[in-house]
Amino acid sequence: MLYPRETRTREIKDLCGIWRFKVDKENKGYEQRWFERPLEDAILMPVPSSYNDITQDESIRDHIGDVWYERTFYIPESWKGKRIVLRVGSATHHAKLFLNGKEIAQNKGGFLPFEVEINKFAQIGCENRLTIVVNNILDWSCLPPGFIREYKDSMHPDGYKTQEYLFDFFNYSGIHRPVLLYTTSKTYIEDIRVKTQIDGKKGIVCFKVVVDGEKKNECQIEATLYNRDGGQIAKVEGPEGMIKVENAIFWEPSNPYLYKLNVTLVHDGKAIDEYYLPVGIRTVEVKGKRLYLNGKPVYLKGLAKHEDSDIRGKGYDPVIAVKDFNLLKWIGANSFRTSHYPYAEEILNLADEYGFLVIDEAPAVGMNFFNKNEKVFIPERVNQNTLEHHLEVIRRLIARDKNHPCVIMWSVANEAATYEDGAYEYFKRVINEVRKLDKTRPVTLVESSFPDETKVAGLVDVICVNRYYSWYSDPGRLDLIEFQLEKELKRWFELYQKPVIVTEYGADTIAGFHSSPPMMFSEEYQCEMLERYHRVFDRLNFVIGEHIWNFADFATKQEVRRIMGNRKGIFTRQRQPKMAAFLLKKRWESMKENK
Ligand code: GCB
Repeated sequence: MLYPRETRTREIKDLCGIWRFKVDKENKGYEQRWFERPLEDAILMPVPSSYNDITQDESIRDHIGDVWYERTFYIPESWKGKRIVLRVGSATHHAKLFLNGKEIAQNKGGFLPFEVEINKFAQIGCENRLTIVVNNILDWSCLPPGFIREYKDSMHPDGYKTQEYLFDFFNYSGIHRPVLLYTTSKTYIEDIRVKTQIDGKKGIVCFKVVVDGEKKNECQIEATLYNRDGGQIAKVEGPEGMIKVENAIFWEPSNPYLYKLNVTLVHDGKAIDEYYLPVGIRTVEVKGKRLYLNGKPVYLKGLAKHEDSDIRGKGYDPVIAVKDFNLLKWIGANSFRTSHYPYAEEILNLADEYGFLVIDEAPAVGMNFFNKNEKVFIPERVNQNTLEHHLEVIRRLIARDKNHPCVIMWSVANEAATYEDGAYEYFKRVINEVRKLDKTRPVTLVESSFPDETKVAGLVDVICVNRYYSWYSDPGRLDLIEFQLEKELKRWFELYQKPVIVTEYGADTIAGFHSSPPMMFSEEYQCEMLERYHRVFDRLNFVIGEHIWNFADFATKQEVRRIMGNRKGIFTRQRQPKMAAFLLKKRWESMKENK
């Protein structure tokens, strides 16, 4: 799936801005056919953004069910004869789209884009009304999964229900990423797949173009590779081919050099469609104890993130995005994980440009009760339906992100109950699907299980493990970290002989809380904990990366163990550094690329 770009043949109309919005409190919208006429009693709502924190009304913040978004737009006369596509960057978690009162699309899954050709339904030269119904209910067939709990008893005579989920971030909802219209010619470039290789100083760019539309068999394809300054390197004809780049500049964090592949579709001697793709020439490989980027060992220094910020919730905002990349650069990181779901493609575009190595994660989080008596991989919970959806999400994720040089690894899930018998068959199917679709990147599953109990570690290329010694276990006992961590990490390597990344470690820290000697929740405790983890990492040569939990404080559901959200950020939610940020900056800036 190609990211929408303007070219000399393609136009974009941005539908972001202020939409009309209505919460369907009584679940009557479909029955009363709200899609047939302009929404009554609507309020204003920005897109993209979560809707939860925009108003002062907690019944909107905590709503479970449908909300309705609506806006009108014009399609210019000049778009006659073009293929017109409506693309929604994401709608969390389910969406139904109506154009001028007619249903045109549905989508399940809140973290990936979907698009629909609207020519049949749109009115060119006049106003069109677009209605998007977004539903945030999670069940066991969704990713992430969830379930509804109803309370009705003598203490709750009126009853109420909650959306339950086993993951640790607020279930922000709404239209989270840009909504766009774009045009192509009727016969058009549907997809491009680029793979790169390295041969000494040479870079090899292999490409494959997929064309669709009535005249697809009558068209020629031209692919031209340019360097960053616009200098032409080579021009090749045909739907697939290979371009050799002498003395290539390889894409890497310290020099994220991007070439540009321009693809033109020619019919009757005329360029009818054109698309370009930034291309980073790089290879990724796991061999023995190490991860190699362009044949050189690389050590991942960084943090796990969330799409989360004040007011916007999970809504994409270029202001927050660029600030976050500046902070990642400032602190000396070279990588991050898109915990716990695919991020906006705009973020990956920036990671390509800034030069960050990304572990790209599927939205499979919360498949674990952390209680061995409550199983998850059983027919009434994570079952065949969940698996089908998981496979579909994997296909869509790889279809979207396959060409990004920043993506160096796929993570199929976070902290699933991998000690359960059912987990093996389930993840074998998921991981096989990833391997079938992409042979150029390693695959992982982020574990919270211990090395002797997991059933899936044999399936992955890199062991990724989240661990909270002296926090969730032995709280306050910083002195135990080194012994326990070293023992565990050595066991992982002993059993599986695979490199290890510690993908989460950290401590809730309230900015401004101080304590010496360190106590939990103080800035000193966070610093001391990190330092002890680092001492162990530095002793073990099979540890190939450290990702702290979390980049910034973030919102969670209200519960007693969370103080206005999860406070394990190295930055506050407003992106101000805690003491630990300076410690990390010092460590990472003085570390070599390969540790
Ligand atoms: C984890 C989860 C993450 C939580 C974190 C915590 O293991 O992967 O989603 O937020 O722990 O702070 O408890």
